[in-house]
Formats: sequence, structure tokens, C-alpha cells
Amino acid sequence: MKTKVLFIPDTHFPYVSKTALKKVLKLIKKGKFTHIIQAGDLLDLYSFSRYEKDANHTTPHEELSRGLDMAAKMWADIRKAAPKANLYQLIGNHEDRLSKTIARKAPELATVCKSISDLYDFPGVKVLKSSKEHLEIDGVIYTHGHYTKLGDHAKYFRAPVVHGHSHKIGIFYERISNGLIWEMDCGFLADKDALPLQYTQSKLSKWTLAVGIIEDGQPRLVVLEARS
Ligand SMILES: [Mn+2]
Repeated sequence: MKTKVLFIPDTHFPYVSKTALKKVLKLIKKGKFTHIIQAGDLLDLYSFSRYEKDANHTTPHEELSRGLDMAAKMWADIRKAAPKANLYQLIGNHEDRLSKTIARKAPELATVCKSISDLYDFPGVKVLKSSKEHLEIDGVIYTHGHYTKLGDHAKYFRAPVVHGHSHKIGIFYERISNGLIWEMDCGFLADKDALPLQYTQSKLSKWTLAVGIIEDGQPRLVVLEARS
């Protein structure tokens, strides 16, 4: 069977870009995808960040429950739009914020706290266990990503790789002795004006709303920003 994969990058719920997410759902309705993967950084978890933050922006409970509700709604909508597709949830570095908070502040509680993958138990969606795991479909590796330089994941795996994480877009190709490897960085799907996404300006300026499509082993980016 031929595969057609949709890769949805970092959504950072509840700080998702609602207009971009709507475009993704439209794409899914007519796209006949066999596999749909969310890259991780599904939730932002700003309240659990170890970086400087505004403690009054939201409460940990409110942010987590709103984020999970919105994420559950996205997956329910996706299931309705593509009932036959295989659905996967990857785990990103923002998800690690929960276990890292426990490890830092109360490591003795780690064994009694729910694992991240239990929290992300959406109906009909297979979830990976940690940000260290990746998915492989037809020889292509799908991962949240951790390197910042385009091409470094493909060089590490010596295989085609699709990822999110950097919030930038790009496709890298390299010829190696026994063929061609490539890497696709799929951008992000969050609202960069939301306070928790306010990183340094030099980073923000390169962030791009997009998704990745992998059809017959070939990568393609779909940019979701309005044309200016
Ligand atoms: Mn991210």
C-alpha cells in the first residue's frame, strides 16, 4: 500500500494558531492521508518551564486542562475527517517539562506520578513513550527533533528524517554512498504573539506556520501563512 503521511509540527496548546489549525483540518478532509503524526510540543506547559516566566499569566491547572481539552478536540476532529488514517502522537521537549519538574523538585515522587504518555492517551491515537523515541514508516524517521541545524538529524540517523522543534522550515538533501538522504523541518503551528511563545526576536523572525507531507517517500512543505 502506498503511504501518504501528514506531519503536524509543534502546536503548543493552548497557544495554537487557530487559523492555521483550521487550514490543517481542511487539508486532512481532502488529503486522503494514510498516516497523521503530531510532532510533540503538543502542549506548551509554560507554567512548568524552568525559564523566567510571568507567574500570573495562567495557573498550571488551567493551562494544562485547557491545553489537553484543545488537543483532544484536535484529535477528535482529525479522526472524524480521516477515519481510516493511522494516528500517532510523538513526545517533544515541552512535554518533558512535567517529568523534569518532578525530577528537579520532588524526584522521590517520580515513580508514583503518571507517565506523560498516560496523559496523552487520546482515543484512536498511538502515543510514543518519550521524546527519545521515534517512529519509522517506510524507511522514513519521524521524530520531534532536538538539533537546531537543518541536516543534522539526517546525518545522525543516516536516513530520511521528518521533524519539528526548531519552528523553522526547510528541506535538506545529501547524496551518500548508497543513495540520497533528506531531512524536512516542518515549522510550527502556534501563535507567536502569545506570551509563552515570546522568545528572542532573532528566533521569532524565522518561525513559519506550516505542515509537512510525505508522499511516496518524497517530502513537501505546505506553508499556512496568509500571503502578504
Ligand atoms: Mn516547539
